[in-house]
Amino acid sequence: MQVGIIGLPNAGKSTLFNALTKGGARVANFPFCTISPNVGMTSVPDPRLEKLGKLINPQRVTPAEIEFVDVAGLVKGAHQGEGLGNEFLSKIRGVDVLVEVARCFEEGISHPEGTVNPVRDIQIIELELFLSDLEIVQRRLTKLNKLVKSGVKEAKEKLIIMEKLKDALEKGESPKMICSKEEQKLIKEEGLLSLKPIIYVANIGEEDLNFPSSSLVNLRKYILEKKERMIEVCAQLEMELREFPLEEQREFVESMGIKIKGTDQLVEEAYHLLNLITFFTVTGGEEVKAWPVRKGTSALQAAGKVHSDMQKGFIRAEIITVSELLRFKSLKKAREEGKLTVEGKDYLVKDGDIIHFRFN
Ligand SMILES: Nc1nc2c(ncn2[C@@H]2O[C@H](COP(=O)(O)OP(=O)(O)OP(=O)(O)O)[C@@H](O)[C@H]2O)c(=O)[nH]1
Ligand SMILES: [Mg+2]
Repeated sequence: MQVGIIGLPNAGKSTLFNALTKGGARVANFPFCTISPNVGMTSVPDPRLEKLGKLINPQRVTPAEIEFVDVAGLVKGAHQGEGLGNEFLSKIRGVDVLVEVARCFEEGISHPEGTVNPVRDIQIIELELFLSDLEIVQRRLTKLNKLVKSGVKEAKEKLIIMEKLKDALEKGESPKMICSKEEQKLIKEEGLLSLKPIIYVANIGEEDLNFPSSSLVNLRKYILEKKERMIEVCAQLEMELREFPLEEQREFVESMGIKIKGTDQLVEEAYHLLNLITFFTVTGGEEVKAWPVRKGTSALQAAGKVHSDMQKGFIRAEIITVSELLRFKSLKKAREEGKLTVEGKDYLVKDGDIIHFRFN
């Protein structure tokens, strides 16, 4: 499960990637600094994990992680091969969520379009994504038409969706507005970029924190009208902050008037869009660990995430919620009070479950 970072060259994609991961991607004031994609893991901030860590005081506290991919900048005409062309777009067709960085910071860095104008930049990228998807849709339509003619029934349904999509893309209308969730599911494997959930990141300058620039104000209005999500991040600042311990990072951002770090908000939102929830395991005094799983994961599948032996020899799952454990302050006490529930392999894992798997 991956999140792909896109945007114009020099928007700060690799800077954001570095703020999110320990990736150490190359960052520079020239376009197309990134050529081959950077891939890295990001810890998912979770206050419950911190509380469990404080209560149990294990040797290790291991957070859930999700993967980010940082690709080359996209420019006008990319679908026809401008810039690095859309070849690298194929690298993100498989991601589940897109993060689009729109440059709002003003100072000194060159801009491929000459001026800072995030709304225009978003429209440029959107058009490129549409045109690149349109090519795929057209190719699919040719194949589907053949299949329908030769009597393959299942192809008919897809054909109708693809025709609708072609219409929308040609008119520059968002395919998300045209296709129902069911239809989108049916054609998910096509990897259409314009159908992927997207989070916009306004890469703001520090001065925007107190005095939002007119381009940031315009962007906020535009995203609101578009009914999309946007998070404001000082990517440069957060990248530099990453060197410091969490507590210090928090104190620092608070002193700048930021409630929650932009990257933390971004990871949280991405986690949610990836349809992930978290369960926890507590291994003696050794480790407290958060595990990301898709909503609808069974206890048996969850056991398999922890260890294949646990899945093979699964007997039962003993479960307590984080809040219950924090209330009883000890697993032993909670067990004595009968607060652990016993569940079988079909139990659907809930966000915030602490699970102890019994297996042989
Ligand atoms: N002042 C300021 N500079 C930034 C900020 N974010 C990035 N930069 C600078 O902008 C330049 C480009 O940043 P990158 O992160 O390399 O941009 P990119 O989007 O990955 O660019 P490509 O890989 O070329 O597509 C670098 O010189 C960064 O230091 C920011 O928030 N404020
Ligand atoms: Mg880059």
